[in-house]
Amino acid sequence: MANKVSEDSQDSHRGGFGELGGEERGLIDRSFRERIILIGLIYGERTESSSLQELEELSQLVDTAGADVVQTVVQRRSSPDPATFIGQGKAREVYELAEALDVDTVVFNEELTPAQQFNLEKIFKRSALDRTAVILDIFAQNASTPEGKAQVELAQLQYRLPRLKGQGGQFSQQAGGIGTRGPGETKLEIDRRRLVRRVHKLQDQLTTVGAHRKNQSKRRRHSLNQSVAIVGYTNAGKSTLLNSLANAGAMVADRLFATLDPLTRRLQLPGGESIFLTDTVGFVKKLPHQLVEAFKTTLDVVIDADLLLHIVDSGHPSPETQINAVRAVLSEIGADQIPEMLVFNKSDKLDPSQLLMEYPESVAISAVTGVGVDKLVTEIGERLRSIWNVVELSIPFDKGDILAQVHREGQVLVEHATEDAIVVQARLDSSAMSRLSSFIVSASGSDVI
Ligand SMILES: Nc1nc2c(ncn2[C@@H]2O[C@H](COP(=O)(O)OP(=O)(O)OP(=O)(O)O)[C@@H](O)[C@H]2O)c(=O)[nH]1
Ligand SMILES: [Mg+2]
Repeated sequence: MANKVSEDSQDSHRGGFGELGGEERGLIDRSFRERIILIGLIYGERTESSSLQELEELSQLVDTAGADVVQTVVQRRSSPDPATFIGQGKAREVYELAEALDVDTVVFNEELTPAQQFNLEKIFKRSALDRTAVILDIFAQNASTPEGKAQVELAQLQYRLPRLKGQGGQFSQQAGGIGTRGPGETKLEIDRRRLVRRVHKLQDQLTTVGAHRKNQSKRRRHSLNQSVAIVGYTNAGKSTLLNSLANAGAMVADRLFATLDPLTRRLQLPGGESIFLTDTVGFVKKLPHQLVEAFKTTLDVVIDADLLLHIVDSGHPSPETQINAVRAVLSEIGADQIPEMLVFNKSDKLDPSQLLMEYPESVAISAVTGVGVDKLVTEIGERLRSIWNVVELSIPFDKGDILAQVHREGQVLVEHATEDAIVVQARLDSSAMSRLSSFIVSASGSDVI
């Protein structure tokens, strides 16, 4: 935050944590919270209500980042102004307002181009930030593991690099507030070439972590347990569910992006099978693409899953918007083909029967009270069984390519040689089953391993 230590000087009061001393990142002293004006632009096909909902969410994001929204300005235009986003005249009005309300920073609900940011900061005489900077800032405050920190730093650098051209970001670079914190404490004055080198180094580090994770995931596959990933909008209750199902001790908090690192636990289903259940980072509308890119290693857990448990907060005013936002990110990371089971959580807060009707095959639970959780677990087993069929194949010795295909497309459970063939028990999905049908000798349809 740009902590307020002086009433009269605009630039000199932009102290960072260092200047105030003693504050830990992520623990914002409320008496020094940055004062913010939020700006929302309604243009094109955007409706007023969806724009206002987005602004409400942005205000929550700003609050989570540790700042206070003191005024919200909504502007209507046919399209954003290429130079100043809201137009010169409106920008000057916002400057006057910021002066009158003693505001530190102006936050926009859209990604600003580096040029727009530069021009606006010149008019405002204070930082102009966008939604992406706010989300990156929250991630920066919440990152705790080396991997999480590296991912967030990479995303921040990717975001800041194009903004280093000219003098763009002149205020936010000096401030200690939103948009300036990062696990790497990389000062933006450092020249661009060094930042690019740092980006490459982080990418290398993360590739190594990614390779390690892939190995782990291969080992898990080899262990024959199926993998289920818990995904969903931030604050939907994903970590609470993992805790309630697997006693995981995952951090639960009524704030956005509490979880950044995936956490996997083994869970025994009523049918006897074991699965791996993984809690993952929450998604949000317009999740910055730099974060999606940087969090690839984390999101591999989602891509490799056999089933996605998509957790939805039933108490949210517009669950549908959240569902669509999550599905958009899933499709961005290439996970939209993975079977998804919608789980309406927080049923203790709001009766989800309407949602259950709107979304057939969904289930309702309360991760806190435990209502519906047993049914959910049974349903997970059934869904997994409907995706994967356990079959027995008999493959002649001279059909090595078919054996390789079974290994590639399915999960081999047992393999042994008889006098005239290799007999394999494997899990196959229905399309692999039809491709290999001539070698299948029996199909139980249920997983007994
Ligand atoms: N009333 C109610 N609150 C719940 C329920 N499940 C979770 N919560 C609350 O919702 C808030 C967020 O829960 P988390 O489990 O941290 O949510 P998350 O989806 O892991 O959030 P991120 O990791 O931040 O993306 C916490 O305050 C939980 O106590 C529920 O079934 N009912
Ligand atoms: Mg969580």
